[in-house]
Amino acid sequence: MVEHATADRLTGMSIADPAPGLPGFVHLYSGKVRDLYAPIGDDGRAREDQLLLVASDRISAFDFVLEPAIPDKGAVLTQLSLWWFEQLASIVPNHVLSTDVPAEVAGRAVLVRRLEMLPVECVARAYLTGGGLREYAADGHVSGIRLPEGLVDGSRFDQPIFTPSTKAPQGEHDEPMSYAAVEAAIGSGLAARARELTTAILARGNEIAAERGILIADTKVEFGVVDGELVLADEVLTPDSSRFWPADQWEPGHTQPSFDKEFVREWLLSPESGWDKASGEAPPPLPEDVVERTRAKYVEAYERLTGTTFAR
Ligand code: PZK
Repeated sequence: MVEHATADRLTGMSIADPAPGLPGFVHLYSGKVRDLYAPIGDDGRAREDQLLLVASDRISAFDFVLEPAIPDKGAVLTQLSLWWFEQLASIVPNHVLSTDVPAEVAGRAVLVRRLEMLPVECVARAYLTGGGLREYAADGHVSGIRLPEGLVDGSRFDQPIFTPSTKAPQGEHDEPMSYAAVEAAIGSGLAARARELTTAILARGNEIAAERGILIADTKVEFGVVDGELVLADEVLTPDSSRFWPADQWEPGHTQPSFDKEFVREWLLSPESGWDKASGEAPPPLPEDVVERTRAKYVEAYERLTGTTFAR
């Protein structure tokens, strides 16, 4: 699982490393934009009951981590996720233990309870787009669910549908999973509960977001299991785990503008960037104004949803 070593184990030389050491913690692994640590206990060993989830300011698009980072993105997403955990607390318990974290990661890290995680990506969709649209176009089903004819990119469902996927190893893409495969993997009781909670989280999220002019097209959540009950883990209803759309621009029939990454994608695909998506080459660095406008979109999402000002 280790994507980035902190230092070369033989030479001790530092290598390009987005997850530097944090005093009192051991680095476990890093995803594209987040880093996972374990606190070191009084016995000097990594604790097995807790994790520190750190959100970086890194941003990804078209499967690349871009440069430069988006200032405050990690803090905005962490604070938004914490706010959603509170909003959803009557629906589902969560893994958060404390926001008292080292100064180096203040505001963008959470100490959480380490759980046995379900080996399934729990996805719910309220609108048809992305991978769901591709499945529908092929045979009129999404995740084994027969949908009405005539739906288009951006069509809204009467109620969110559960479209689970496999947890692919890093660098690979998650594959759609049938509900029967989820039942086989975790048992029919947990599968039914995961489906119920995932769709309830998206439905409640959309009730709240609609009042603030944001649609949440789909979302991916992760659950752990404690005493046979599901506990919501990871991040929840952030722009990195979900598709946010501006409600006033929703127009089924074409790709909807992404709330957070529209400037990034638009610039990368424009002639100004000089980048050819099909080349396989890494994209060029984002211009300062694209970085600043993207930062403003993350802050706007946070402020509209929570109704509070984001304090740097
Ligand atoms: C866990 N991830 C994804 C998150 C990364 C990777 N409460 C938990 N217990 C056990 N495992 C996890 C969690 C949570 N949340 C989450 N992988 C394992 C992840 C952040 C950074 F690099």
